[in-house]
Amino acid sequence: MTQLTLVIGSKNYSSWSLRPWLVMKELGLEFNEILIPLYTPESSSKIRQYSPSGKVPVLLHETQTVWDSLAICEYLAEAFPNKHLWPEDKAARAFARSISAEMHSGFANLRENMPMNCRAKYPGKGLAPGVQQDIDRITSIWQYSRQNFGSSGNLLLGNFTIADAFFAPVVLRFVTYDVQLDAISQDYVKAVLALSTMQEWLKAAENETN
Ligand SMILES: N[C@@H](CCC(=O)N[C@@H](CS)C(=O)NCC(=O)O)C(=O)O
Repeated sequence: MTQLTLVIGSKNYSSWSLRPWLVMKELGLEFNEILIPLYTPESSSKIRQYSPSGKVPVLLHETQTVWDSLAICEYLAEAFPNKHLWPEDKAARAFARSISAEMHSGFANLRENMPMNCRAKYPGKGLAPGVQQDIDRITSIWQYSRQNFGSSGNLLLGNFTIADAFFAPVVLRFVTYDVQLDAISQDYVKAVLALSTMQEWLKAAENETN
């Protein structure tokens, strides 16, 4: 495949950027990374140089511009069909797409009150009304995934899929806010954190200055 460029925001804060970045790293792809620091006076104009929506992440490939984390991951799944970024089994694939879409469009209380901040530790903070409900729904998704679809590995659908990329920012939020979890969810958090790609992201976030 010809040269790919992924435009992302600060690794410490950009939960949406983490998703396609993780997928591309797990695919073992070589790609250019353009990182635009978020929350600076120039962030918005810099992002608009690449992104029609004014948001990151954005994937640039040949003459194609693809924006929005879900569209980018779908583009990658189509470009690399042999990598099975969605599960091969039809029922598992439908389930993986459903939970990824639910993550993509929902959980507003969690997003608002527990923003991603990889470097920070805020134990017990952020439990505003509605947040525990979001946490409970997420952990019930994780439990169901692990118990019904996860036997081939230690991730949601067993091996790494786009669904894990979609929940990876939540894993980091749960660590930052020290969210209390059941045993299955704790194991899932450990499995995601054990990915060398996640460690690479966290190390880079640690070294950012904004
Ligand atoms: N639904 C979009 C959301 C992207 C998004 O909100 N990105 C944030 C950074 S994490 C952004 O670009 N913020 C910059 C701004 O709003 O000026 C996606 O999935 O990619």
